[in-house]
Amino acid sequence: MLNPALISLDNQVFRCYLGWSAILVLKIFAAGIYSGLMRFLTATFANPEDLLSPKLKVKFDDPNVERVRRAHRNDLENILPFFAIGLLYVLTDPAAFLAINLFRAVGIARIVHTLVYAVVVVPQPSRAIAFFVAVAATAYMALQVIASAAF
Ligand code: GSH
Repeated sequence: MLNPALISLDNQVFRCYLGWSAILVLKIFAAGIYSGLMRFLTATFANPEDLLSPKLKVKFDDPNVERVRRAHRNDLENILPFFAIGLLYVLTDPAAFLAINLFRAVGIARIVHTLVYAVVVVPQPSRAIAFFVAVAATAYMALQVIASAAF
């Protein structure tokens, strides 16, 4: 059973979900801003109207810009599902200790994913570990929602 009354600021699990969701929204925005910054630093512009000088040409293949764009896209593939399933998971009335640590795991793992992918470029398996920590925690939440809601 999913209980909508659990969406309350009196519920520490919901508050924790709100906090990590807000942090991850800012993290996604940071990736977008970082992409823009990287475009300026490498003079890589994807639209004719963006070209800062007539000497520049539209360019799509700068490796630094593409790396940040891949990190940003990977955020969208993984954090957006967390927003949806994390909220539904709150409604399953999970044990607070477990839920809070799952939210922390997703939040920290996604920040680490961006850092090792696009900021400092740490060799694998660092990025894969960060990716799988967040996927495992989010998938666990999804399974709990299925178990509570559907069967
Ligand atoms: N869409 C992803 C891909 O094309 O790689 C699916 C697999 C995935 O997300 N892998 C993680 C990743 O960081 C761990 S290796 N992929 C890099 C990326 O999405 O650019």
